[in-house]
Amino acid sequence: MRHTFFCIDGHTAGNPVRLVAGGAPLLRGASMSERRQDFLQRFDWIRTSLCFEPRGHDMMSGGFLYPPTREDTDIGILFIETSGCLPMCGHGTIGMVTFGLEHGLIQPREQGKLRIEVPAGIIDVAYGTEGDRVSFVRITNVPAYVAARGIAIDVPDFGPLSVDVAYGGNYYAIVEPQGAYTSLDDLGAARLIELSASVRRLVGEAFTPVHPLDPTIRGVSHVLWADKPRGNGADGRNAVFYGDRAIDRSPCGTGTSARLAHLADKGSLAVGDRFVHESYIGSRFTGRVEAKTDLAGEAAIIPSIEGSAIATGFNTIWIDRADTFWQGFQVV
Ligand code: PYC
Repeated sequence: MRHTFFCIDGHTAGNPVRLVAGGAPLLRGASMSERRQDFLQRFDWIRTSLCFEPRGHDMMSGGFLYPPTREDTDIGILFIETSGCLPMCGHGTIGMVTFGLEHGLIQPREQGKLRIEVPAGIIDVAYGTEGDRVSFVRITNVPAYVAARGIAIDVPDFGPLSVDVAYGGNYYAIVEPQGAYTSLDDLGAARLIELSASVRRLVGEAFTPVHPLDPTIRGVSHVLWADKPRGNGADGRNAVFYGDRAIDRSPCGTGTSARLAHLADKGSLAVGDRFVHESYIGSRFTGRVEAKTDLAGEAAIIPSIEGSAIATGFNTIWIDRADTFWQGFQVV
């Protein structure tokens, strides 16, 4: 039996985005959060087949577009990635909105604006066009907040670290330069991957954040290593670890949102401040603290992130059950 998926592949600031434009399964659920649970229970093989090797790779990320469940939204997005179905993905949204608009899959009710349902909640999107192309996408994200401060961990073969946990659509362990962590360049990508797995495990043993409004969103899934900027006009740089072996090639939309909440919590950013965030490879998103808000009693902010994406081609992928590796595999 062969399943066919029509995809538009591309990248946002260097990180892959696979928009599955044809072949999405019908999902049950009254919200994208419920549809996410349904997908995970009944269709997770589609995610592993499309994201893992041999059809994907450690960084593979993307999603499906669904009809909205509400009258006040334009479309729903379900994210797929090597680590699971994320509640929210910033680089993925920028890519899927760009490819969806450029190929007529998304029809906005109002030009230049979209209201989108994601499993983490509702996001507002503004976008610009130049001819047939989408030139930028700006996401006003779900509320972001700091869930824990100063978690002390001792990383084997490295040393002690004090780590904060912040939410920007996923929960991030945020590591600022301290002790043995001097800078991203001193560590390098292979060492960052090795250390991140330990940091995530140790933080997970100490603390399990649970979203105040949606208990299906829980646990630290990503590690954000913060650093000084490299290029002119940037305010910070980071490397975000996700899945089992991935460093985000983009500055990470939900990571940037979490970092904005983190810096606002420290008093380093105020409402209206911009924060140009560089990725490990030097690509950029512009973040902004849009407003202060309250998330079920937690002091929070509304972050926005802006970036752009580019499609690299159409990709018709078969998942053939006669293939030993039809569900994909990882080499970890
Ligand atoms: O951009 O939010 C993001 C993201 C999450 C994981 C990789 N990228």
